[in-house]
Amino acid sequence: MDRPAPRYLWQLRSRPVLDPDFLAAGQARGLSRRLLGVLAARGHSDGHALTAFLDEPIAGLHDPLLLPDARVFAERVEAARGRGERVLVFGDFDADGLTGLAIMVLSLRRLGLDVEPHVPSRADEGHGLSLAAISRTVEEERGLIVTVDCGTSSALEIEAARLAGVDVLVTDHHQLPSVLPQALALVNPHRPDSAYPDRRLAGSGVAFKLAQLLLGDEALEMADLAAIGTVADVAPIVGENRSIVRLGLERLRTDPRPGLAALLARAGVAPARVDLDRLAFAVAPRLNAVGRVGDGTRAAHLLLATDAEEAAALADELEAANLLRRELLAVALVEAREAALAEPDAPLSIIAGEWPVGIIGLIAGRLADERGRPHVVFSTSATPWRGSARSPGGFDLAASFAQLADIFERFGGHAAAAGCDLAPERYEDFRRRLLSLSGPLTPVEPELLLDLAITAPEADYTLLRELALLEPAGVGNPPPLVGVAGFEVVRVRAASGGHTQLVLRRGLEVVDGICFGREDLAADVREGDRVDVVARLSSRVFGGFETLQLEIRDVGPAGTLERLTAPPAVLVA
Ligand SMILES: [Mn+2]
Repeated sequence: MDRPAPRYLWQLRSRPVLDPDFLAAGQARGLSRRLLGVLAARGHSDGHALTAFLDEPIAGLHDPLLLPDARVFAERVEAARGRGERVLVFGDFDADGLTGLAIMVLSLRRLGLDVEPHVPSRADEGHGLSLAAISRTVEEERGLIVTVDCGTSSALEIEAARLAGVDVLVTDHHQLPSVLPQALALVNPHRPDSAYPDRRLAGSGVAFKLAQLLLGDEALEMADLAAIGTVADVAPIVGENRSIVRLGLERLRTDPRPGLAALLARAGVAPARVDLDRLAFAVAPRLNAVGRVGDGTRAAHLLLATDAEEAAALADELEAANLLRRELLAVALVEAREAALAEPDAPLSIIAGEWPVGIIGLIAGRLADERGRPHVVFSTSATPWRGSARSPGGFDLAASFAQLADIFERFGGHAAAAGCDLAPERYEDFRRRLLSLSGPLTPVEPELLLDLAITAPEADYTLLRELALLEPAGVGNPPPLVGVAGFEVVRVRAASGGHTQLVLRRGLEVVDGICFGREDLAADVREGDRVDVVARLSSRVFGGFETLQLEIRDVGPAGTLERLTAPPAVLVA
């Protein structure tokens, strides 16, 4: 009786012993011990956590003046305003950079400054502040550049700007290299001298904080842009990011700005139904696409558009770019996959091909997901070769690249995503050295982390409402999963789109279950089976009635949950 076999390893999150103050504060707010246990097991076991999850989102925003150089930034902007100086805002070409750039442009314009956006060409200018942008600044007689989501690694370019008589205010969230740029201001929460309480802001999040500094509460209406950038940059949706995303979703759902309304319409998403998954999988790729296969400036103009007609035309352009990006990616993936499979046992794959620079990050990401190991993908279509790397976890790309610093023309990134420029003649050397850093391959067994293990009758509306307090779910705050024991399968049906529908009985009552992307269950589960499931609790409203529904992630034979040994309790200080 070990059928149906679960696909995942089920793991109960380890339970901390609840801190008495946390328990008292939570219970004073009407939270159950059960929910407080769920929060604590996710690492949210102090007063800040209760604020982030329960209070108005604005309560979770920190004082922007705590950001390093925030005061210098504000003073220089004020001086520019006083002198009627013209400004260039330089943003990165990805969704985080574009949304951050839009926030900065809108904020400075609101102060009355003459501001133009500059989005670099991915192919010609690459990452970071570009010399082309500095030339443009000088030609247009602008005295100030504000960077967004980049600039921390642009010491040389910032020196060039200084020599040309242009001040640079860097606003960024990337890790700091050993040589810091001599910018007038370096607003980056990662600075070693940073007193900022939460360093997990995205580039657009830093821009949003500076907007708050310049405009006060007026800046809150730009949280929609910061929310998109935060989600697109895969920043964890906890702490201050959670506040930003909650504020942003509210704006997007009720009053989307013209550009985003047009973009959502093209993507077939009703504003009221926007959630973090839709930001990640419908909105961000459309903003990114135009920077990958065309001119990212068009996406900036879409975000800045003030009327629906202009927005509609730009949204059409973005849609066309997105389709082109998909086609290019489909073709390139076939070739890249084949190249990676030439060395099936390598702990990490390093491949090179004549793929467009704009999609190598997508290829690396897709293959890293598929094959559960890091991938580094080079585009050989220009010299130096441009490389993009993605790691599914367990291997820190930024740290490894830092150890190979001498081999690159330039490099940067995070643990899970990094990029580099490499001279073609150093490619073999790079391969050898990176592989020697990676050690043997340890395949990761896919697991599901359970927030709770309960019996079938306990899966009810009360629990559904309690767990709803964890929304919005996303990176760093995954949707709550519950192990539910003791169902009998009444009906199994393969549904369209590769899904399986189950009707489950508990006592005299039945519950609907939907298993997205689990075609296999239609064959493995049989009527009459006694099963345990791992599911996300949800509900459907139809004809004025609400019905409980289980979004089932995995099914195992009865007794699977009982056999789970809870990991030892951890004492949280
Ligand atoms: Mn970013």
